[in-house]
Amino acid sequence: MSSTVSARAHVPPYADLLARPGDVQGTAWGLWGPDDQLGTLNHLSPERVLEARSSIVTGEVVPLNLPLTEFDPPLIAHRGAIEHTVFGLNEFHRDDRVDNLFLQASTQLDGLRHFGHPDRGFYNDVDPRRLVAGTPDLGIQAVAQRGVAGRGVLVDVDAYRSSVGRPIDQTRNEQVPVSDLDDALAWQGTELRPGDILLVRTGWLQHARGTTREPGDQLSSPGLAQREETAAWLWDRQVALVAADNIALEAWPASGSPLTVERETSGALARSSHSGMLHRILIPLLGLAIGELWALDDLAVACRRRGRHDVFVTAQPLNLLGGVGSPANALAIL
Ligand code: UVW
Repeated sequence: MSSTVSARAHVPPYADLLARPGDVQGTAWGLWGPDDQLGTLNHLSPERVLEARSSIVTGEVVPLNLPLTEFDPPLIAHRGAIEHTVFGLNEFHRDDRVDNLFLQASTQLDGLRHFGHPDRGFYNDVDPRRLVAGTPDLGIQAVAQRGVAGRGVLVDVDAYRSSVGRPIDQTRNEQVPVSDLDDALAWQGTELRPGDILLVRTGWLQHARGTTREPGDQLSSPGLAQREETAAWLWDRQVALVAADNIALEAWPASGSPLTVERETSGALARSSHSGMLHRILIPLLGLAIGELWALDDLAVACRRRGRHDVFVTAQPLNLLGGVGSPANALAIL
């Protein structure tokens, strides 16, 4: 299905998703066709990309990517540091190679392979046995081959919360409710439109970059609240892609989340650090790809200076067949 046709298709409200029958209850499965690989990126129609031109005012370009080597020790223990080798075939030549590249170790896009739901499975009911290297199903190559471009909206929750004397606690997994997103958008004077790329600035990255960490330190970060209303808010506003400047978009760790399903607590599935994550609704049920560790601090400064928080955003993940995630390669044009 072409993106133009998809964007014109009726998008039911979240409440209607909950009323869908049987296996598709609470999901967006099939809305963009049974074999859809893109989920909410289908909102990024050519018409909307054209409309997003009006967000370019000064032509200033702000990259949104951290260095691949930003986190040492790595934020997530199993995602080690890259090993970069530069070599030459002769005195007047250089080539290079990267080993141990964890595609989600720095600024990243998480594709629709990244998470399934413990009860429901993966987006569009794709067989998990197909989610291996070298197969296309839900792979990041689908996003790469489409490309991501559109109207971006920075919602600077950190600045808003500080302005009202309720600064976000950057040292724990503070749950940011959707009311904060609404209030921050109103405070900024920014309208969120269907098909927007939402960039949530919590301020955590700025905090983390100024903090020394030791290997094995328990990480915490504020982020979107692990509540079904967060999923409903993003879906009903037809957000095409949501990215944030923190570890997991949502608050991390997800301890105490009400989204934990019974199988995770009753022993059928061991409780893991992923239990209760909002990821398990957004990615597999709604088809919403997410961005994490996006460098939004310079963008926040530029938006404040310009007095507008809508920008033109592009992101170009690696064209890796069957990739789960990828460096985001994102930038904003103001
Ligand atoms: C976590 O699980 C913390 O995030 P990610 O989406 O990078 O795996």
